[in-house]
Amino acid sequence: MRVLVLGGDGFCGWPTSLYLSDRGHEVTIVDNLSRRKIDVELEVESLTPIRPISERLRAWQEVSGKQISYVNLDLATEYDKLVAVLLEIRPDAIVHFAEQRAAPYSMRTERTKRYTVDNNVRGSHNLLTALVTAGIDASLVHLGTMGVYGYGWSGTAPIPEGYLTVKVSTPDGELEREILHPANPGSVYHMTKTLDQLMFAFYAKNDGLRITDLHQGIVWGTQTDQTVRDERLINRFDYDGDYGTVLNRFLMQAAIGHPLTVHGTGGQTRAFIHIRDTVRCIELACENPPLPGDQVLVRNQITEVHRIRDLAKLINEMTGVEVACLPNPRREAEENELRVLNDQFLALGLQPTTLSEGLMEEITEVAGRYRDRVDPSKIISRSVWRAGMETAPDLMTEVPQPE
Ligand code: NAD
Ligand code: USQ
Repeated sequence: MRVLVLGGDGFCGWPTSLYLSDRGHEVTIVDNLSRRKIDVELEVESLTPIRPISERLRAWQEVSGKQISYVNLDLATEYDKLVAVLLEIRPDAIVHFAEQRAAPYSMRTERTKRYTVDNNVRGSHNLLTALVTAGIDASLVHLGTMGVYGYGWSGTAPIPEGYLTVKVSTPDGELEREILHPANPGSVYHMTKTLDQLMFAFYAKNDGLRITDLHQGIVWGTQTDQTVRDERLINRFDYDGDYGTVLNRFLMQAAIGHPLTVHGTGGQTRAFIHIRDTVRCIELACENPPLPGDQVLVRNQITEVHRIRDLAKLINEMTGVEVACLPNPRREAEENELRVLNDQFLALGLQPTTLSEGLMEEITEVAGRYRDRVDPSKIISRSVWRAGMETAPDLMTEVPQPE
């Protein structure tokens, strides 16, 4: 397949691009490098020393003999260039990762709220209308999020893959309908993903676009079979209070002996997936697209569900690092149940990497190896959901040297 990977320089996009290239697909990355610029703005760097995109691509060619092309393009603002790229490459599949993806960053200021909406909603809509204009019948695979369903609304009822069957009373009896699962976003970022869903539904219905929306859980881990082949291929690892996601943050904290930063009671329950499974799921989704005229195909891209305090306890038992329950900077349910159906990917052959397999390796091989790159003043999450909410002070001023 000729595959366009939008956002292919990012945490999920880079290992996906390498995986697809390794599997013999012809890959072109499109990315405006906005994520690297946000690191500069936040004065923080990936825990792992990621290389510039051109060096990454050169290294991949040296290691694998395969070429990945790269186009610097802003999906949200460079519409004509996007149409030209689609017409030139005529991709069979497009993987769309290119959005501002951090919930805390999206809630940080008025400017970052507006940027997140402008970037994500305009980017996705530009892509949809460009596909129609260019007359390209590519299968579009978008990275959505479990957060579109929200937490707690359905109690212990399993969250279905995208659609809910409902019964509506009418004067003529009961009507059964399948509807998009009600959207219940918990941040401006998650809200943009629920808006994406409506745009996808419209373009699938009106223009027959073939769209898969992957409702992915929190991704953990760093490396894949491809990124370990050369240090210049290393994947990014975000640990800061805005972009770092919970499990990778705990792994980094365990590696330096920083108390594990549980927000509130840690009763929040979330879905998880390892980065190795992410890349496999993307290939499966590209290979199994919907047909023209089909409704958007929604697949839940998750492998495990865990409560945050249980994760902290597990890492505490493995490493002895203490758990700190901190004021929660977010407005979210303190405790929630979560059950999620993920039958589709399992039926397509996904063999999940479980938490028990990779945790210790991740602490020593990645987080431990680059511990000197941690800036402890960036660890505590300080982007609050409403002005005036309390946040914790720094819990560490210097990273201790290993004994
Ligand atoms: P990331 O920020 O590391 O990567 C996103 C990439 O897209 C970056 O390289 C960025 O420069 C690029 N980008 C952003 N806006 C762009 C634009 N307008 N034009 C061109 N390029 C643009 O994020 P990630 O963790 O790799 O996430 C990728 C996708 O997967 C996101 O859409 C995210 O919502 C989704 N997702 C991520 C996770 C996770 O835990 N990381 C979980 C569920 C879903
Ligand atoms: N949390 C802590 N301590 C921390 C960091 C987070 O207790 O140090 C808590 C948060 O309060 C929250 C939960 O852990 O309750 C998850 O937070 P997160 O930052 O790991 O994940 P989230 O904000 O939901 O966002 C991440 C990605 C996003 C993706 C989403 C998938 O950044 O792109 O869409 O995971 S999901 O959560 O399944 O919707």
